[in-house]
Amino acid sequence: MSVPDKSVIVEERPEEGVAVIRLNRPDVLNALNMEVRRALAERFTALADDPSVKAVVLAGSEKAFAAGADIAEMKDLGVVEQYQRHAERLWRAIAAYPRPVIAAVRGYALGGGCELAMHADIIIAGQGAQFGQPEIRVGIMPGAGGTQRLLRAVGKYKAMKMLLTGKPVGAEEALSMGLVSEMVEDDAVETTAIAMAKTIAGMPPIAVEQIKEVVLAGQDAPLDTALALERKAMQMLFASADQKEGMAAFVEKRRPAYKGE
Ligand code: DAK
Repeated sequence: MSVPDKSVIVEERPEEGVAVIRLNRPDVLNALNMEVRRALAERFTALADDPSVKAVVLAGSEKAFAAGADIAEMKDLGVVEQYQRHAERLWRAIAAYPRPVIAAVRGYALGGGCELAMHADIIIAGQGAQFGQPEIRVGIMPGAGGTQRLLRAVGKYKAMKMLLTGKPVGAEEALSMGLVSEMVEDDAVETTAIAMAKTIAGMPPIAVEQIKEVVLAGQDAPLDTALALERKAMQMLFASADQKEGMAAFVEKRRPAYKGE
């Protein structure tokens, strides 16, 4: 499905099983206004119910993945208005998407843009990408997981430095910190992300979903609980036709044909 170019997000289907959701406000470096956030939530909610899409690539434009929440829209808000927006519900729709999301980051991923990238499961960054949480410089702090997801990704001391100075890090540093899965040339970011999404789309879908669910649910659980969760999910996969198919194909030395059953 495609939506008109004037939309704040554009959806593309470059490969079978792969959707690209592209932020489309390049003039303001893809600043995340409420319209964008609502559109993202709407698309991720719809795609969650569309099993034909097996992986999503979240992309921006050449200069920016997203330079943060829209400061112009936000600057005069009062606390009650901020509360009543319930933006957390919109972010939750992205976090709740059950299949893999790959962020394809070129240029700036700042503030809410960095938080959006951290909602993804895999981050592919161009060499010129910059990641940062500069909210402190405009008198606020991260509000969509920037303190918590960053902490979990890079540890306390790197996170504190980024959060308290607001200074961005380049792609190479982000890679070495564990904030980025893979760094490539800027013009290879999207092709790399789409190729990876295509690889994932060819995997057994139930196993893919279970891996995502167990990694995310397990990361904050006590280790024994998380390991039990992993074990139960793995055992459950033995009830799937795809497990039988995958192992039969291995033994018969042929390519498996997964059905998501
Ligand atoms: N908001 C609105 N407009 C933005 C923007 C932003 N975040 N970032 C850039 N723009 C606009 C600029 O105003 C400019 O517009 P015009 O002047 O052309 O009309 C255009 O994009 C190009 O930007 P620049 O001219 O500034 O471009 P430069 O290359 O010189 O600089 C830059 C690029 C990325 C260094 C600079 O634009 C910049 O510092 N941008 C702001 C970055 C920032 O502070 N981001 C954090 C915003 S606060 C919440 C959850 C999350 C949040 C809030 C609430 N809840 C759950 C309640 C998140 C907050 C944030 O992200």
